Amino acid sequence: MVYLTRYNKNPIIEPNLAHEWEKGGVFNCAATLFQDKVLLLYRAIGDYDTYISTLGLALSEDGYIFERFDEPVMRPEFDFERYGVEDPRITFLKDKYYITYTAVRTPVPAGDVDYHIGIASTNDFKEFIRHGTIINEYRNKDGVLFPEKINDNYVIIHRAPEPDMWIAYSKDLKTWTDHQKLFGPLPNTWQDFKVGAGAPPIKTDEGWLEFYHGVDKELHYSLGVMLLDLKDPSKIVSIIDDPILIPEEDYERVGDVPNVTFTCGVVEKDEKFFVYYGGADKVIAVATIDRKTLLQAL
Ligand code: BMA
Repeated sequence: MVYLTRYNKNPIIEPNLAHEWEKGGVFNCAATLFQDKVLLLYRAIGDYDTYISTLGLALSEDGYIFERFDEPVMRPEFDFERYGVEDPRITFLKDKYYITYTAVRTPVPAGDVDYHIGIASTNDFKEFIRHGTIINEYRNKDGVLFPEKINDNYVIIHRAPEPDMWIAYSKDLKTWTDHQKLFGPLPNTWQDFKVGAGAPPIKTDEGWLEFYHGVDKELHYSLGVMLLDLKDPSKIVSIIDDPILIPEEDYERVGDVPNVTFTCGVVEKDEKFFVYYGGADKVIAVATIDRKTLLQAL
């Protein structure tokens, strides 16, 4: 059985009561290597009444102990994201870092929320350029960009219409076409309600490695992993049937939303994959797996 090993000092980042913007919850985070450090771009909630998310930044030498910045680096700035910038993913593509995130357009506590996949880019994680939202015909989230073009197309995995993961292609990162269903819920399993992309795909000799989340009918969010064909990523070449992490620890079971492990970022370091994830929409944790062990299991 393949299962992630949790860091024994989890959670690694918790709400900071001294900061208005991150006193409520810090959770789903993008992860990348930046200037020889592990960089996390994490979702932060200050006030639960408005439930507007901003994005904070944290840096680490070893991948476990993080120092964070005092102010968020991305706040809602435009109308299309007025009610929050959520669940970021980072992809280094061509010459800069692209952030895909959930741009929330209508108030969250109201219920029927409208959101789309926003794209921003940066070189330094100080200045972020917005590129607007994509695939606007659907309410959409969980967008992950592949780190390179495939057959001369940019490629994204997204999640509309629900409950499936979809793959689509683009020449310019704006117009996305040829949407195909990549993977959907499997009846009577840990992922029988909905599935969504987690971290941006990681290139390996064996295929594109995709860490994703699966949700069951009791709304438990667990993590799974699949391998996509290098030349045709709409083909799943291998998938591990069982979850590689399920909400079991207190910090995953009890928080703002119970029973959630939700990843938006995985970093390859020291022959391991470091899987960063939000626990119960409240804290940030990390779990690892040996690179070889995982690829052999796939
Ligand atoms: C999903 C996303 C995540 C969240 C999860 C559990 O739909 O919105 O941001 O962590 O639900 O609440």
